Amino acid sequence: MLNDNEIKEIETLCLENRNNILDMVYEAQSGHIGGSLSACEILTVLFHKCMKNCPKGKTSNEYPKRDRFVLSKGHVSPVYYSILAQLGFIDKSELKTFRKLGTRLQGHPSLWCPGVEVATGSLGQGLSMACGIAMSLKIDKNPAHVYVLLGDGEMQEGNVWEALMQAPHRNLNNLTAIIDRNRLQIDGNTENIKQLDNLSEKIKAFNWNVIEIDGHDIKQIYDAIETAKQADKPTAIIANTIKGKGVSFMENNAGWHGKAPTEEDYKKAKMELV
Ligand SMILES: Cc1ncc(C[n+]2csc(CCOP(=O)(O)OP(=O)(O)O)c2C)c(N)n1
Repeated sequence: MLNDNEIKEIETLCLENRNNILDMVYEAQSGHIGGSLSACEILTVLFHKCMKNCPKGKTSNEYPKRDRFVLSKGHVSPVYYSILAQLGFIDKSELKTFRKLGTRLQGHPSLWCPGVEVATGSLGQGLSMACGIAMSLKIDKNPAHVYVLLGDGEMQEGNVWEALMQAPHRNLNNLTAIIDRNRLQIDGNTENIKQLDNLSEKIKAFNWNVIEIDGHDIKQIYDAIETAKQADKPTAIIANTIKGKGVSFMENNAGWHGKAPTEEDYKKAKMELV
């Protein structure tokens, strides 16, 4: 269980991440703000409190027991890079190079960036990759856990449902999928584009352990991830979130999926992120 100080610490890190997301996308004049902001608490808790990360100074090959993470909704790289900078995988000054020519911080995560396990961005593939990684860890009797973050719009990809069948079939209780259920995709509301509800029942029917939470509640996120570590099945955490969370005029607004802020938008947003 997280104590009050730890919750405060995560809140401070989340505020820094929200500011970094804004700065990066404004500086590059390109990138995905809405889905980065919705996933902010989920990934900050996961990386700072739940995952066994590769220790500083070691390469991933030197630390096979590290937990693995797959950012299946790879377009939200700004929040990922900001956390990798907080953890020391990259220098904070490098965040300024996001989406610039020759950078290691590409619009979608690539293996050039330290800490990134797999290149992602083509939606629908991450859960299958995570299943493959989880299967190979089991074969090696490696106790590491695999985490994957999916978007809810991404759940419309057929490949996701093949992987949903595969994970329980292979008893992958070392796999946790987190679904950022912000209810928006590029073109609007997920329920208007291709209905997903009742998502929890659907995934349960595939024989997963399913936990539904408020994806901005730090305590609930932590408890769900820790519970999943003990499960005898793969776990899906459905995290109900708000796209654009933290910036009032971006919240629940599909228009902020992948748009760069103007100078005026940027200044207004920054005033809220204090
Ligand atoms: C296979 C594929 N098709 C289309 C895209 C373009 N694309 C990027 S983000 C996105 C919408 C994703 O919506 P969702 O999964 O709900 O993400 P979030 O709202 O959390 O940002 C699309 C269609 C892509 N990256 N990959």
